[in-house]
Amino acid sequence: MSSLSRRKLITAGLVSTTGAGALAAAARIADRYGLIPPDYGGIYGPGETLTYGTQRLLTRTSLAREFSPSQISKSPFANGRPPTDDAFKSLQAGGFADWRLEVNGMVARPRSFSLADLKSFPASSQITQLTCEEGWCFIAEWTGVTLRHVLQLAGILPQARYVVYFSIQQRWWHSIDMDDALHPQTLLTYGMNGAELPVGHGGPLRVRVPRQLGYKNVKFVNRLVVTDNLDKYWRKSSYSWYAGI
Ligand SMILES: Nc1nc2c(c(=O)[nH]1)N[C@H]1C(S)=C(S)[C@@H](COP(=O)(O)O)O[C@H]1N2
Ligand SMILES: [Mo]
Repeated sequence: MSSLSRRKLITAGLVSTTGAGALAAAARIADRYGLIPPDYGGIYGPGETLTYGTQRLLTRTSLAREFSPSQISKSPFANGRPPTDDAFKSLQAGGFADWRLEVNGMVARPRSFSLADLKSFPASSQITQLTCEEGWCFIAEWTGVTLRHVLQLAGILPQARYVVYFSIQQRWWHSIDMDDALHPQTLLTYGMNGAELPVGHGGPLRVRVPRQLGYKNVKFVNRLVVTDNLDKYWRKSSYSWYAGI
């Protein structure tokens, strides 16, 4: 679909309509164009579909705002605590030389990457804002490899729709659709403000998805799973799955 006809669709189908019947109509249109978010059936229902569908139609390839070096926050806030278990401490003591990122699921070539591998790939830096849903934010320079590059090395299969990324912190994982997974600003970051990514901010490796809220930016990431269905990987949360900003 051209961007013009996308806009027409939005105007005709989503924005200019109001009321409950219109929401149902919008949901039908969204379904037809693959714009239903996976938490459609949850308490948000049609509202979530409108948000996700509208964002996807209008901003599929838009860029998150980038800032200048002088705007980098002096004291970025590290939310929560890094893992305290012995396994993490021993990895940390070894400079994370034994850290691995596993990539599997719907890929042609399941892979395992060391940090050195990831650092040998083309590096990408961005000065963007991390925005927590609880009302605070900070700007930092993030350095890493695009998720896209790593996915292409593994070879995503055509039916793939989502990438799930897991933290060594058991409670933490999240997923994004292929638009965000292949977006040029979506990074697997190992550097922050010109230094190694501190463990407070998810070192040695975190997902940076600057077009979505803080909670989608999972820290201590060590596994990616490519899938066409999130049922098995659903993360119960009071926050919506799509956290576009
Ligand atoms: N593994 C893990 N990832 C996480 C979290 C966490 O507690 N554990 N907190 C999330 C939330 S709610 C936010 S706002 C950001 C905070 O990032 P920061 O610690 O770099 O400020 O990380 C996100 N990723
Ligand atoms: Mo957050």
